[in-house]
Amino acid sequence: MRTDSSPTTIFRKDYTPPAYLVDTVELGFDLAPARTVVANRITLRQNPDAASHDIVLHGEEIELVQVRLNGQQLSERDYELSHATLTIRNAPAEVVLEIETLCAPVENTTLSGLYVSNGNFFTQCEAEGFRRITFFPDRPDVMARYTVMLRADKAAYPVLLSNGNLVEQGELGDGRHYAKWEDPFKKPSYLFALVAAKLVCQEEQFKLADGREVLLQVWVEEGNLDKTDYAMQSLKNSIRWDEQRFGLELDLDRFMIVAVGDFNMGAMENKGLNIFNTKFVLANPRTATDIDYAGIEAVVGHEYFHNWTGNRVTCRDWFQLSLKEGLTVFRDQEFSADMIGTDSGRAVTRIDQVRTLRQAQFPEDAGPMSHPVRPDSFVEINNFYTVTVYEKGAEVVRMYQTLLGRDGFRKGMDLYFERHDGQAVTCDDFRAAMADANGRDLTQFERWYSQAGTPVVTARTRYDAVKRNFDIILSQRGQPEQQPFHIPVAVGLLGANGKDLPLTLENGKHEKGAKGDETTVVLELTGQEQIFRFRNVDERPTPSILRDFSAPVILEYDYTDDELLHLFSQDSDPVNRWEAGQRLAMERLLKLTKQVAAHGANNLKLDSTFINAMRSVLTDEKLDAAFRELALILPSETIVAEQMDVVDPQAIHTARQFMRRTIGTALQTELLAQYHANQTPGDYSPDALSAGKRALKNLCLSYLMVAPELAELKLAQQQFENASNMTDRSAALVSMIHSGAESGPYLKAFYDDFDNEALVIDKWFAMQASAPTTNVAAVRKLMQHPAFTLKTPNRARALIFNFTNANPSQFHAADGSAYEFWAEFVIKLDAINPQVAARLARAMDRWRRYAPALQAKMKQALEKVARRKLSNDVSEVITKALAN
Ligand code: B3K
Ligand code: ZN
Repeated sequence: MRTDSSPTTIFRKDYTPPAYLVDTVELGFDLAPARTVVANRITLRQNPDAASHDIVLHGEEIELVQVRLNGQQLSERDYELSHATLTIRNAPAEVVLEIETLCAPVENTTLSGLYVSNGNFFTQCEAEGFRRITFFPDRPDVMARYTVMLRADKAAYPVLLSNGNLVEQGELGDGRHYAKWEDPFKKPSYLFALVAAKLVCQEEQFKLADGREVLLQVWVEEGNLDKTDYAMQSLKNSIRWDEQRFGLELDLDRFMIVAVGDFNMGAMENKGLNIFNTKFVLANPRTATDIDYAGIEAVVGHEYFHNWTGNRVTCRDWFQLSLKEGLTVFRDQEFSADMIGTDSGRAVTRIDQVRTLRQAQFPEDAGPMSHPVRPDSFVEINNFYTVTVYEKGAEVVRMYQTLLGRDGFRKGMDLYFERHDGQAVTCDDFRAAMADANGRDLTQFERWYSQAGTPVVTARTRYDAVKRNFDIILSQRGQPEQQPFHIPVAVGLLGANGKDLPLTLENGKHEKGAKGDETTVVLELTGQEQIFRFRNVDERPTPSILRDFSAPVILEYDYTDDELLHLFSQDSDPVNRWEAGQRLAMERLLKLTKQVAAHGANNLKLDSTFINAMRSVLTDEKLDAAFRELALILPSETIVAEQMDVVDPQAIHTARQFMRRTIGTALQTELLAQYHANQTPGDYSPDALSAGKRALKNLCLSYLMVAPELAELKLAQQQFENASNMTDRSAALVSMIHSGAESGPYLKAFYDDFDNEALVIDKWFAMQASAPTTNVAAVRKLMQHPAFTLKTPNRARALIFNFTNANPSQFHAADGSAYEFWAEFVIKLDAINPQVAARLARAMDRWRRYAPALQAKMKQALEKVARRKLSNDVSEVITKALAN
């Protein structure tokens, strides 16, 4: 009997090993959209490490046709079938199970399990989608060898793909054909994949470091082959990079990437058959922006790197998710940085990472969904594919490298693979490998995995001119009851001339950090408070603390404006140079916001000191354009909101717009000059240098367009019309929409040019949804557009998420109308796709921090959702948001 169940919480402490292990899996698929037959033959044996003799198989939303155990057909009395499991009690030590089930892929709108997108079959199994395909012990610590037979109509599905190597294919008569795939490596079920589709591919033979030739393929729908070059190039770069940086080689003869338009996230690392959201595969200069190109490189790298960090060594249970995700994000970040190759380019990628943390991870860590990098419990694991597990997890991995140095980190990685290849392991196993390979005690470092929240590090300094000592006193505070973290704090000292002073730490006792030079040292803060003394310091220096953002913490230090200006113009560490500018801007933003809230938008002022600092950076030709662009972007409205006890989104928006308008007017001449100086004529190339120039040029345009005169409007219109690439075209259009000037004809022209490019139409929706000139009524109107659908996650995200998450001044409209909109679409989406709905649900995470009038309306909206019958996914998010 199948019965409904209410959400249950799963705890990490309750982990028990599986009662049965699976050696081999043979899967047979007869694929048809409305009725797919899945035959599954698995060999199991009792796990010597487990006490139970019960076989527990997971299965959801599939119809059981028959079960045979060691050749005997079982009757309903021989097993227990619930809505989620099939249990066979007291089974023999060795078992062959043959199970036949039915499913209806065309009705599967959740995009988890086996589903149909644009007439083609795809799968998504992580985290728990395999159980929607067949009955199986669907947990990552059950690793087995898979053989897969696919059968389907040949005309409709000429391409049949699965993991590993193609061993056989042929005709079946009656217009059907088959393909048999064998994966030589043991894998957990979440890495299973199949594709049955009408697709074409770009392919090439590629020579690995050991001389072996492998086949690389990028599969897309017909008509998209002109957009696969960059993904292919990124794949080859990824393979080379992993060989060189980590000595890790591709272990298969064939590696495939397949693009699909309906996908819940970015991409999936299925063994040998990566399935990608089209957004992270398809690009040509006409349709994709520089940011899209960078995203493709990062995600192609990320999924490829999972082949070792995730697939060869996988997670014991889903609480260990960051073992593979944090590590693999770190690897893709390093890959992207190395691809740029210069120190300044590297710094720009680092600044981007810091921005993401502040924009999304710090708020998550301070809100109702806060969880440690290795969570202790969950209701729905899909809710834990978070910025904390991914991006903070990557910061944790980066800290090993900062503490152990690059070589030490590499040693740790080598030992990790030596010990655990082919196993399903834990975050503790990774930490042990790092510690043992380097002879270091990393016991305390464990707290980064178990304690949630963003630690605050407070610094004080004192200078003794007579003894020539400079002390930095660091203290830390976490959440109540927390133990101190092991925090690497990279520090340098600037002299009055702006140069780094040579550093002598008392007793000369410090570990050399990743930077390995004498002008930056890594201080290890392990206690509540520690004093670090520098000797032979001839002048009172300006401290540059937390260089390269050496730990994911909030740094408090009472910098004076003069010190910040000094760092902003001179710090040799580009991340802290940028950071000084952000601090200068944040101080002013907060002051102006308060003023707006109290007295309205009149009589606001921005000091010339700040404007001059901005001018200097803007016009400093020695700096990379990409860096200058980042230095000129003011902290986002979301980041400002995080600094306030009571958030007033309208006041923040007004204050920030005032600052942008003032900068735009004061620096008009320089902005215009830089706009012209940073043109990138000739053929489009997505390289970092050109992308940086475009970014700076388009930022100049956006400043000029805050309050545009005729000349600026002309500039934007010309750029729109003459642009040779999507970066420039979309930037021009965005600047027009944001300026409030009439942009209707341009939006129409843009739409008409790209009406059959789904990814560009997503941009068309997104740029309108995130414009502060777009209110909820306008968003509702856009939903009536024939191109809008809730069923394709990219489209739903483009319009709805960009409004709720990237348009704070409209989302928080005083009448609460946007909150009602939010509630309506969380409920509607939940009926279609719970994973996507749960992401939308999180837009209300920080509701308690808003002014009381807004809070009350947000609460009403949350309660409206809570009253419905919800998926576990949405229910967990809403319940946590409403809980005290
Ligand atoms: N591992 C997948 C994410 C799966 C998400 C499941 N809800 C993509 C990635 O991180 O590479
Ligand atoms: Zn990943």
